[in-house]
Amino acid sequence: MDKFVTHLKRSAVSDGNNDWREEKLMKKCEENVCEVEGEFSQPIPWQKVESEGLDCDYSLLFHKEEADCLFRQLEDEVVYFTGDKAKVHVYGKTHNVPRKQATYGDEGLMYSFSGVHLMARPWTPTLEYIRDAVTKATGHTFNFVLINRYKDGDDHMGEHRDDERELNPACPIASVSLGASRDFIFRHKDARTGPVKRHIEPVKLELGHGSLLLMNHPTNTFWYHSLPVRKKVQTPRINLTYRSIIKSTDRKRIQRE
Ligand SMILES: O=C(O)CCC(=O)C(=O)O
Repeated sequence: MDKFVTHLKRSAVSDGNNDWREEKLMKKCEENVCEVEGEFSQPIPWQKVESEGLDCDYSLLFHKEEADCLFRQLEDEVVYFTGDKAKVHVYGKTHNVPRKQATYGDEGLMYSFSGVHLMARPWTPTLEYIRDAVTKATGHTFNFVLINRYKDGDDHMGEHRDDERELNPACPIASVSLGASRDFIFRHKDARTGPVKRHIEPVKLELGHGSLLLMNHPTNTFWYHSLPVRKKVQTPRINLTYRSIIKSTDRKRIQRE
């Protein structure tokens, strides 16, 4: 087994007043030594990605050395679903998910899609570290993360929208990518099927190692997204989508107001 020592010096939000404090995250394995020190670089340059009803921001959040380290730590820490939790139910049929999935977050949170209900495991240090880096870069807070691991270019994700009721529309979905670069494709809902199919160009991005893609509202109302098969990709990738889930009691309160 590899041995590495990681020092990730981070800033964490301690309260709602942007009162940042430093923490050290140390992880010991057995052979290699990987040290990452330093504050998140600020400000990070953002690239705006826009189309009709599509509003995204893209940037590199972690430099290569730090991204390599985070990838290795996640490989050690993350526990992926198996059995029924690794299947989805679509149009009455059950399919194995063509990748591995895991969910982490605040206690009691659950995320449901395609007929599966996934409970959040408690945050790990690395997932908190990445979450806090995203918060510092964006000003948004997140209580949940869905993790997808693609072993190579055969693993993929089909076209879908993240438009579940429990997602807080005021908060973007923050997608962090580590490992192999992969193509990511948006397609407008009116350009997909139906008698009134319109010609709207798809939006194609390459999500790089250490990158952050923010999908702002209303992107997921109008645009489907997918991560297609890419046979040439031979190395793994981990994607983390940090989300803000409205707890069901809060949702009822909002509906009543
Ligand atoms: O791996 C990716 O970049 C796609 C993730 C995704 O589409 C999702 O979590 O909804």
